[in-house]
Amino acid sequence: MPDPTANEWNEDNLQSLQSHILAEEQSHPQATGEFSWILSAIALATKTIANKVRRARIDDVLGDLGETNPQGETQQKLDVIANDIIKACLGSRANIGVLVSEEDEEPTVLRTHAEGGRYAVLFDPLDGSSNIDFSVGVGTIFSVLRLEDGHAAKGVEAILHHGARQVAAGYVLFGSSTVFVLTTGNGVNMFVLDQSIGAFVLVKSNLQIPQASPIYSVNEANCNRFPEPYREYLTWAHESDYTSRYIGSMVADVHRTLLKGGLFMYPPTAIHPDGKLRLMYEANPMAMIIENAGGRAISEHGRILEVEPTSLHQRSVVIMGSPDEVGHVQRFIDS
Ligand code: P6P
Repeated sequence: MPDPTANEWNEDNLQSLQSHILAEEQSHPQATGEFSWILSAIALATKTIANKVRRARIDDVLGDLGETNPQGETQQKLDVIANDIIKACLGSRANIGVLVSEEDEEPTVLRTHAEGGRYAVLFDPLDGSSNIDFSVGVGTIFSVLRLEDGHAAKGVEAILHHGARQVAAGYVLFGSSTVFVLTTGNGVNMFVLDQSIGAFVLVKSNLQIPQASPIYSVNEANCNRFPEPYREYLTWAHESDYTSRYIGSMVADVHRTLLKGGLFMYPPTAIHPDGKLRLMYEANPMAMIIENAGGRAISEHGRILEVEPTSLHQRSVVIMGSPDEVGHVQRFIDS
């Protein structure tokens, strides 16, 4: 009996991201086409970023700018280039009210609700960019929230919704191929950029994460500073013949976990007692994807998607992946 969750891959590859989204909207009578407008802007921006990433060292796009972002992290030239590209592409969409970027301390308010600003898009423009000098996979992560009337006056308060309120989430991995992974709450779909036609083509619908897989992904250099339950989990994993895979780029590590199964986590450390990864535009979008693929995503004290945010750039512990693998970590946390 074939495994119903096996990830058969499409043969025809003739459905583009654009036509897929329009087809989805056809099946939702209440859909107004607003979504495809936002997602097409993200597709355009990430195709442009992919071109920049692939020309690194040919064009002068590497190295740091000698400045730091709101997170106190050294800004890479490509961080700023990617941020500018995304803001330019999204800024032209008449239904986007607010943009939030890891690279900007404050949100960018584009339009009030009355002016048509119905959505907020939150993003990490180039996650993992410190790896870019070595051609390691990096990526863009995005989250889409619906805005209520009066959002412009409320400012940040209008955006601080828990992750279950997201209406869409995704990432684009600039790896050996350029992969666009998207969920609008009804499963996860995967597209690959076909350079020859300049379009993202559908390669997998309703992607399902394996129920279990003996792979864990964590920066073990920090393990002496992990709380006890995480150290006990790692001891158990070592004794259970698990494999360790860690790229140090969240988009690449989560993408591998989504396709091969296993566990990705960033536990509390001495430097980052609340975890290092950002709730609003890293943990939440990835959690929506993992859960829509049948996986689990927790932050020690329950689902990541139920964490009530108190600030725009707050961090979160991230434990996500195959249901059984997250269960193994939770068992040690709860013991
Ligand atoms: P560490 C990249 O800098 C990043 O924000 C994520 O992409 C990645 O998962 C994490 O930090 C790696 O952090 O402390 O293991 O180098």
